[in-house]
Amino acid sequence: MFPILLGGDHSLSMGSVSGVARGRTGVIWVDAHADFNTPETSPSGNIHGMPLAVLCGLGHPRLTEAFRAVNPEDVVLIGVRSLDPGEKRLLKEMGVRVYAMHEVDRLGIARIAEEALAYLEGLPLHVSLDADVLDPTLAPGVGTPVPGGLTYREAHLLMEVLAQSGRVRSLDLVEVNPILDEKNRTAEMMVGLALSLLGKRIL
Ligand SMILES: [Mn+2]
Repeated sequence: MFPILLGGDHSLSMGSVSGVARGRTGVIWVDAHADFNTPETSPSGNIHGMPLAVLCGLGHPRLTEAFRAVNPEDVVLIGVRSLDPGEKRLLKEMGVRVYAMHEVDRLGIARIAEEALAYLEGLPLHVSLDADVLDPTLAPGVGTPVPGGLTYREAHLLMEVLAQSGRVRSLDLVEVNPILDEKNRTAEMMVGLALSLLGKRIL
């Protein structure tokens, strides 16, 4: 069984990760944002900016009691380019590994994927894919677009390298908003990425 959770906003991942995690689980959170706010640090108060913090045990007690599911050291964030000040502090304090777009540009996505797999060595993996990690020119159908995102090939290559590890057990596809989309491009992009993560190969 390979659960795929479709959203909707990213707060659904509190439930999906809690549901799939059996013992230690590595979480690869692919997103323009860190989703690492708490009610105290969040400028907007939006709960879809909080799920990764909740999964790491930070946030409203009614959420953390229900959903705390992972060790912060077992989380890798990839593609981040918009962080709130409180999130930056919390990510450092909690020891979350972050590959921002700066690192994607400097190191290349293939190396980052390999490093993430090595860092999470031995753990079953959950991939949480937020459509807003993609560049908005490719994926306009999101609520919080941020310029300077992953290209088509960077996103596919990341999924392909993760697929080749054979360790990915589950996937979230979130933040696709059909009302904001153009001719279903964002949804189709996400379907293609899911296929790559499930092992679709060019050759
Ligand atoms: Mn997100």
